[in-house]
Parts: sequence; C-alpha cells; structure tokens
Amino acid sequence: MQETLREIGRRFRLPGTLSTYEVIKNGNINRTYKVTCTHDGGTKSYVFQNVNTNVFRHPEEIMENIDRVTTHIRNKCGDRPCLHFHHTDTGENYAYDRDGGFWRVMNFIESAAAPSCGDPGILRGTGEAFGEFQLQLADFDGSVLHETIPDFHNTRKRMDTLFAHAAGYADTRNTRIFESAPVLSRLRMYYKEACVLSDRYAAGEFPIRVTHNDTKANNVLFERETLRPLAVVDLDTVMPGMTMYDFGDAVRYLANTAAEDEPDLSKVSFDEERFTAFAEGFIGKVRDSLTRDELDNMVRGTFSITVELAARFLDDYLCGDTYFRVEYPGHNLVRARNQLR
Ligand code: GN1
Ligand code: MG
Repeated sequence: MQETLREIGRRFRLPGTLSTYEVIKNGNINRTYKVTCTHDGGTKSYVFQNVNTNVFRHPEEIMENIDRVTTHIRNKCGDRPCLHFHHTDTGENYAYDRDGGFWRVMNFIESAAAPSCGDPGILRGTGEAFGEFQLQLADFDGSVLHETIPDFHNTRKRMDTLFAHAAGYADTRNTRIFESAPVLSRLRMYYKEACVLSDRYAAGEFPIRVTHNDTKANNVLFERETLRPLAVVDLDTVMPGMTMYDFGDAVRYLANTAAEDEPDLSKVSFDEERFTAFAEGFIGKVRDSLTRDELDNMVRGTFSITVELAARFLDDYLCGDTYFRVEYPGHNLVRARNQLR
C-alpha cells in the first residue's frame, strides 16, 4: 500500500516524502487513508481516497460534480475551512494508479474531529450543518450534475430489484434466501407505504432540490475546540433529490441507540431526544425554504429511507455481498434486520 500511496502522492505533486499513513475507518464503499508527509522539517497530512469503481462506474463524473459543488460552496464558507481537492500535473482532481485504481487527494482539516453522535449539542450541530449545506446549494443549478448512481433513492426501484433477485433465487439452493424470508416478508408489508414519497417525487410533486443523499452523522466534521460544525464531507452522491430523504437518512442513523449494524436487536431503538435535537437543528435552518408539503413529509421520509436501506442491505446479502463492505458473512443481513427494528 505504501508504494501506491507514494506513487499517488507524486502524481498530485505533494511536497516532501510520505512518512506515515493510517486507514480512516469510515464508510462502506471507498477506502480512505490519512497520509502524512514530511517536508522542510515539518509535517502535513492529507486524505487519500481510493474510490470504489464497482459502485461508482464513472468516477471522473463524480469529480466533476464535486468540483462544481465545492467551488459553489467555497464562496459561502467565509473563513471556515472547506474541502479542497488537489490536482495532478495534468490538471485533473483524480489519478489512476498502476493497477487502474482511482484516487483523489484532499486537505486534512487538522482542527476537525468527528465526535460520536450521542450528545444533543453535537446532534443539533449535525442538523444545522446538513441544513446549512442544503441552503448553500439552494441557488445551485442541479441540472449540471451527473447522476452518479442512477435512481439512487428511487425506493420503488430499489425494492423491485430486491424482490426480483429474491424471485430469481427462490427455487435454488441459495441458503441465504431461507434466512432472508422473514425480512423479505416484512419488506413486502411496507412496500406500498415506503414508495409513496419517491413515486410522488418521480411524478414531479415535490420541488427538485440539490441534496447530499448520504447524511450519516459522521459526514459532518466539527471544530475540535468549540465543537461547532465545520464542514460536510462525502460529496459523492450530491445530486438532485428530496430533502425529506436527507432528513430521514440522518435520523435513521443517529436516532438509533445502537450502530446501524448492531446484531443485538435488543439494543436497537428510536431515541426521541436524539431525534428532537437533530430535527431542531435541521428544520431550524431550512424551515423557511421548504414547502408545507415537504415539512409534513419529513417523518415519512425517515420511514421510507430506512425501509429502502433495509432493502439495499438485504439485496446485497442475497447477491453475495458485492456492494457494501462486509466484515463477516452475515453482516448485510444484520444491517437489514437492524433497519427494520
Ligand atoms: C454507504 O460508504 P458510506 O458509508 O459513505 C452508501 C449509503 C448508505 C450507507 C449505509 C454510495 O455510504 O447510501 O446509506 O453506506 N453509499 C453509497 O451505511 O451507496
Ligand atoms: Mg457515503
């Protein structure tokens, strides 16, 4: 790995020599490293990311999106640190390694921390940060963005895909299909309700907003000293979408008293205090920019995206864990059950 990171450092013309690196364990898709270089007696750190091109089929398009979005936001950040991507000597904000791996390099914000999300102040800040992000993009023309993953939050398509795969395995010896049966039947029960919002969105009944689409709490960085939100990261899926799903995905993750992949379901429950703290932060920011219809559907958004994630995890389980990174064979099934709880 060290050799690849060195090679990538050279491609991005980073000054100095690579002295240390560590894996940043955050995310189920890409691989992220903190890389520290020594230069002129001092050290400087960077974030290197190896993008999963099995998930993101056109990674150059993501980088074009990110360039547009960060340029737009940078003008609104004031003196707060923002995400900044480095460029190669040929002017791209990405590079391929010798084995065809796709890499990007960004600044490591030294003053930032990603505190764990039980604290109400942090949760309110998380809501404010995602709300603010939405506001910053309110005057951004979403039609210039590539759709990095088509139908990413099309709940009906996600669930139909799962059901089609399940039907395909029905008469086979795939043992995973047996284990999935209770989860599948719960999902069939929720199907109609869960699709309401994305159907209405597809029918043009909601305003098209530019949304983050992956609002996990650990995608907000905080200022270490003041514990104020600093920056929203993970911009791979910034695309036109529904604000109710941004709200809902955050709630799905942070109002859970356990991790999204906790196998002991007795630890999984909905914490109303956490929900309230986040909701006050988020809604407080965006309230005046949303329609009544959107505000009325925030809670439905939480339900829908949670069902959608259960379907995506279960689908990946059935298909042999090719999408989300897993640490053990039943990991995706655990994730799916956890969402349903
Ligand atoms: C993936 O890799 P990460 O953690 O940023 C996924 C999200 C899911 C999330 C669930 C591109 O995000 O949609 O909500 O896992 N990202 C993609 O933990 O599929
Ligand atoms: Mg992500």
